[in-house]
Amino acid sequence: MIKTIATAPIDGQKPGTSGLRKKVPVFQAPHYVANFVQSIFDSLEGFKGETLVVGGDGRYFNREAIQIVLRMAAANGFGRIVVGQGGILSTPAASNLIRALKAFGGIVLSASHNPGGPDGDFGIKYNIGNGGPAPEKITDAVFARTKTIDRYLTLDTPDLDLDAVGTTSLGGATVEIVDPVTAYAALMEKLFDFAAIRTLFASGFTMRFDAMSAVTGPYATEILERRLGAAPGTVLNGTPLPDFGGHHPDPNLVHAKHLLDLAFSKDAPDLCAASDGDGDRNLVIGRGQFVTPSDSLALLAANAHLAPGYARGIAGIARSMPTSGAADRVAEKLGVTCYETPTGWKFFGNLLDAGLATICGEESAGTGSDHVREKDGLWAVLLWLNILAARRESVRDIVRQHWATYGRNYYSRHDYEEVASEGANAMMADLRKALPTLPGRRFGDLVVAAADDFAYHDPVDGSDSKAQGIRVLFEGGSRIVFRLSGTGTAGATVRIYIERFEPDPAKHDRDPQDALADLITIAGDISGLARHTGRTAPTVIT
Ligand code: VG1
Ligand code: CO
Repeated sequence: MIKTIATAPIDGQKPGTSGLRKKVPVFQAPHYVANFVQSIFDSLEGFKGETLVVGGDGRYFNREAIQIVLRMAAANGFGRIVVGQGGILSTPAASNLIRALKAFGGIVLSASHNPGGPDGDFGIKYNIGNGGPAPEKITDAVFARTKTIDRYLTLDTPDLDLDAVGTTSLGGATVEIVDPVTAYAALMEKLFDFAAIRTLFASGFTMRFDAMSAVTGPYATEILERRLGAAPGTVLNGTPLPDFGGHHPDPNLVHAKHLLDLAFSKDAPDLCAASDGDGDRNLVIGRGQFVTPSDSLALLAANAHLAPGYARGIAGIARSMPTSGAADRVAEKLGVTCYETPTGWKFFGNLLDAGLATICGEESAGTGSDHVREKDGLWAVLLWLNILAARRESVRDIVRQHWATYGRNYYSRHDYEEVASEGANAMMADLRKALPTLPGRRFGDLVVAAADDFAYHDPVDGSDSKAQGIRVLFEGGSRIVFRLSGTGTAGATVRIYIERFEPDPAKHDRDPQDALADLITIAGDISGLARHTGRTAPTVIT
């Protein structure tokens, strides 16, 4: 019954920050998915008879890819495969299922916030038994295997009905199709004070949550509207569509600008929020108050104790290196450590497993905690709701008070997308060469205190990750960071992160681009961005 198919190595692109991502037609090429999935299985040991969780964000090619994965997982010897109904599982819900079922691991089909559809992006990511993204040791082994693979194992069986909840057998394995929301919603009920949030909504609190026609629709509708009593219509674009309705499911200020406009309009609800394609990112905007993801991490950490799941306090905070230092100030006040990791959620896994950190976040709209091992968009929104229900103050007042207490970290990220790779690589190479010459250099009032290429030593497993981004640190705490994206599928994306700390509450009302203007100019000077890339203005500013 098990078929061994001869195949040849693929151009398996080193999995980036978050799994393998490429254009849909690449994944549709004969044997491509199979080769990559077999490369994953060939890099794992000891999964015979074990459980594998499988699901995706519902994007174009999700169902086809899942059928391939199911046959191969059974042929390779997994004993039980648990799949979200319709092939749907948000990334955090997949992480939760892996943990709850004590599965060996999981395969998540998603390209996150990248657009979907026949010409859009697709992606495959392997998560390990703790529910988190595979560490570099595994992704490196998978990459190496894609270059030598010569066969894969599958079955000669018809497609399974992914919409029928229940158990069937496939080769020597059982396949369980489960409701994708049930276990996740139960976890949220354990962490948050649903009664208090229900009372908040009953008192007239209004909200819009834009699921962006992506995976969080069913989760948000069940939790916000059904369990928490938010008014019908609170969830916008709540049905997952294969092409996300033609939109870009990235909850940033460009692709979710309508929410920003709504939040600043005279009909603004108390809270506007959104999540991305696979449900792990979040956008939070109060009436007349955008909350940057870096500030949100700090605010959630400072107020987490108001939610039952964190009432005992937090053990530590972790943030990715480019994320602003706002969380560091909260950690200091709480007397806990703030860990600084490379970009990508996989670096938080060990800290969470070891109980060193409870709350984690990235500037790219990712926040989460030790409840799963992925960032979690809806979780962040629910923690905000829990805090609002407990404090009964507006988002705007809470943010302002936070800045008054801790100071404000002005922060912005400038992205230059689809830049020619040669130029982007040359720019980074030149920056690396220039590092020793930077300390002591003066730019107007600003003096460079230190400059390095960020390296991370994992305090739990002792592994080292080098070349994770150029940091230019100025006297007084301002910072510029340069790195190349690991998730793009066309050319290179240059990310420049700019930060300045302002302790004076009288100066907390500036537009971030103005407050950061001198640093933005310096970033261009130091990097020779225009010379290397031909670009003079960013594609996206967040
Ligand atoms: C981006 C973000 C990073 C995030 C990653 C995956 O990576 O900057 O913070 O972890 O996307 O997020 P990069 O390498 O392009 O900068 V998701 O929602 O796409 O899983
Ligand atoms: Co995502």
